[in-house]
Amino acid sequence: MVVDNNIIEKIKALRKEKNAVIFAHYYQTSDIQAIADFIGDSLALSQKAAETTADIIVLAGVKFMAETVKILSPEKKVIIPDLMAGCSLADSCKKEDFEEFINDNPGRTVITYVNTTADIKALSDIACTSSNAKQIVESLHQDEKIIFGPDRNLGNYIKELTKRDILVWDGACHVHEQFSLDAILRMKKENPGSKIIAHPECEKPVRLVADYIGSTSGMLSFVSKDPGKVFIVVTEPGILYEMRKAEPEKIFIPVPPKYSMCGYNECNFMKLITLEKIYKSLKFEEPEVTVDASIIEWAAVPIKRMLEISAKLGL
Ligand code: CIZ
Repeated sequence: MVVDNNIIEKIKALRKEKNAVIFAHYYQTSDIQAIADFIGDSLALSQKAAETTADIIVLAGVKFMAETVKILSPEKKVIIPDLMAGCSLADSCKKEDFEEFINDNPGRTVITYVNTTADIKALSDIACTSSNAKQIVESLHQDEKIIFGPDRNLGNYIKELTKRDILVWDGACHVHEQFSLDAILRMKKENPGSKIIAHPECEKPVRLVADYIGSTSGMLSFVSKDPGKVFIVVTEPGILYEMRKAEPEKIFIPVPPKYSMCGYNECNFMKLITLEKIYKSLKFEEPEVTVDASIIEWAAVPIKRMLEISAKLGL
């Protein structure tokens, strides 16, 4: 990737002048991760944002992540460099439909993945991430009936692991459902001794061949602890930047989508964010992410409940 040093210098100067910070998700391009003040998954980004003394947070990621930051830090100015950076998973769960689903299945505790809009969080009892979903479900009484949304693959995986009574919402991430099983099996054959590490948003056949299933942060700690040398990485390839930085001696292979036997399976929404757009958003302090105060009040409840349970369990 050709990096424009001029734009990097301009971003750094503006960031200092405006007491701003740039937080980037693991799925961002490497040039963005390289200049970020903090890199993490969506939950870590919002927790870190709540701690910062900066006046402006530029969120290099997708909109639901910027909203989660705003929910936990309503007094801060949160900017996303491109408002079109949406999320197919969050979009697969619309407020009216999900509300109807809850009303049609009364008496169930509603657990939703953080990858949802603020409206869906406001309808939920507890939030979860892919790192803590199993423990959040198991923290409830054995007989408690659950609704889990919006990801069907993560939901069904957690249902298999916990054997709980879970009704799973039928949503999905268009990137994680696109990984080619054929390519994964071919890569495994070409790299004997390699390990397949997959995100739980992947389809079941991919999960079945994986040596490790976990969230982005789980995958990062797995590749550091595991003695293996070669890893076939089944999640958005932006994560390879952090993996290679942490483990320069190890080899990380991205997996292509089903319609191609080589190349990358990138999230087009994540990749809408560019250094140029970060510069412009810092300069003009827009587009700002806003969430209604009444929604913030309700949407903060499931996130705080998840944080309390996680803290109690030492996660
Ligand atoms: O929640 C996140 O940050 C995403 C999109 C994935 C993960 O596993 O961390």
